[in-house]
Amino acid sequence: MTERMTGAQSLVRALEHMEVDTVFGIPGGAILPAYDPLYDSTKVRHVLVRHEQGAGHAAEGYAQATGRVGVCMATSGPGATNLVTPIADAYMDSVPIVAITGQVASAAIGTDAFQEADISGITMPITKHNFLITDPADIPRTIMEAFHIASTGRPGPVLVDISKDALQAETTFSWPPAMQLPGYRPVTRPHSKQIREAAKLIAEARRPVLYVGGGVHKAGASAELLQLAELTNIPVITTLMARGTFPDSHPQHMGMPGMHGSVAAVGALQQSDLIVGLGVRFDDRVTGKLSSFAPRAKVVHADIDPAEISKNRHADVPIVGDCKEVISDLVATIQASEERGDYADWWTVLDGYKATYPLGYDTFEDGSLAPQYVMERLGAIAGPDTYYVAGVGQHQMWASQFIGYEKPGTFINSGGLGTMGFAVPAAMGAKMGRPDATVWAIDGDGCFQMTNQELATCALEGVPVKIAVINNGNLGMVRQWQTLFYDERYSNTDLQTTRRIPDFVKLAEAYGCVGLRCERPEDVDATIEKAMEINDVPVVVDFVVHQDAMVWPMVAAGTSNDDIKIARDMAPKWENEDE
Ligand SMILES: Cc1ncc(C[n+]2csc(CCOP(=O)(O)OP(=O)(O)O)c2C)c(N)n1
Ligand SMILES: [Mg+2]
Repeated sequence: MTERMTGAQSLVRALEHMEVDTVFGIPGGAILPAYDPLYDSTKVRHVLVRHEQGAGHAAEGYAQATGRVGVCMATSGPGATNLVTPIADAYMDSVPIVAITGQVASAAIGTDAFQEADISGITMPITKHNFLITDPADIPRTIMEAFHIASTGRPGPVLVDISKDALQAETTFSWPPAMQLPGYRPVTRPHSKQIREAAKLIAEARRPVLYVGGGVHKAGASAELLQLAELTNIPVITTLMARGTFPDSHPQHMGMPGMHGSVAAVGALQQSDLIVGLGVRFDDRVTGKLSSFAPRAKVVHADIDPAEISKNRHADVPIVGDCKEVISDLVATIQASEERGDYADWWTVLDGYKATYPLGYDTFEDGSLAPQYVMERLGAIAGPDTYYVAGVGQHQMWASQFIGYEKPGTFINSGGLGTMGFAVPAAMGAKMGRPDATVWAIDGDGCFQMTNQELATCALEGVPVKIAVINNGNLGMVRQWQTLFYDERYSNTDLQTTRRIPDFVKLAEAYGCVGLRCERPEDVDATIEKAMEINDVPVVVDFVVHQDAMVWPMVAAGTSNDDIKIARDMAPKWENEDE
């Protein structure tokens, strides 16, 4: 199939062939030629956002809820630079998105032309790959390559920057193009020798743990994980990016590791003699002070990205491969052998931690609302089929700790970059990708003020997301650090919402949404139920909570996980780990 058309038309045609149904973006001079044929496309729906950062996070939310590539579009210069934060976010959390930007005409590149920014240079370190197209003939092939790179191997963001003259020029369109990616061949099949080594260590271990990360969900391997866990009876720990990949309610689930992890999860890692890391990064928020992390553990580390293996912690058995294949090969190898580890003593220790140090929280005598209670009730009422999309801060940690996730991919948040402003647009993208699902954003009052303009997009485009603003009147997570480490000197963390500026209920109404407010525990259920009944417009609930609620447990930054506190100046009592 060969046809004459403009570069812009060939871009839209290529997106249609890639079965893109939704693009989030804002037009401008350099990308304008592409918006003209986009206007006629019956297959690609363009969603006009209010800020390009919203477009990028919406593409991420769409990608995470659907498993498909999310697409965003912006013009050159400031449009493109507004995408930098979501691109960096997608890079850190391995989210497959394609960002398409207009660039000034090729003859003007490098002249400081109006709205010129070297966006491919700027995003070089935060994209999996990026392209600058100045020849319209390259457009279809590059689009296909961009989608391929974004979605295969370790997923990530790909930028396609197209000069205005390439969009305007006539070209010949033909499909399918032949991809030219000679150096790109992600290894998905794990090496069988490594799998046998890992199975042997598992059988020999006395205190093993499965440390499960976002890579397991991305590989679609939660069923295999359940099989491996039940076959071996090894405890399972799910990171912030893997919440729901293994059911929270499963007796083998220990909780989340790291800075705000459960005592059972943190203790299990610290005292383990074997860590089986699956699709994880040994991130500093998980390891705490690296030199004191899990000092007696051998490490099996499986990841599709060889660059992750032994990056932070030496792997005794490195396995490069797709987690679905790695885990099913492990299951098959273990099934074929007679050898099973004996972890009875280990379970006695771990069950002790779980029973002695369950997650808990303080309530307030003045009758004000505990944010953790809001999470518990939201999880109970909205249920495990809901997608929960969090912002960044205390509310994010409470959302991870207290909602209860049973299904893979139902907790979407900004883990690696920790981007305030992620929740509202990402929830919008998730809801557009999964229109039949309930989508609750859980946002902080600080985060919400960074991107709530996308409520206008949601209201006008008919995207009935629900937003729980956990309004503690503060940049709460920063305030918590000031409480603990800066002598309660609250420098610039008070958002002064005691004066209700802005009034989130009125703000919601101004944006064509329903606004509700809840300030007392006894009203929580009725408020959530009311929000659940509204399905034609977006709903914002202003949960006014106590400003002094804190996230516990906590491992202070830079300290050892052994020094985890379950409340201020309260540490768990560890078992004597040496038998
Ligand atoms: C874009 C951005 N700026 C600054 C920070 C640093 N930061 C992390 S959490 C936080 C406070 C967030 O406040 P809020 O949204 O009200 O959430 P809370 O912690 O109160 O639940 C800040 C400022 C960040 N993560 N992202
Ligand atoms: Mg806050």
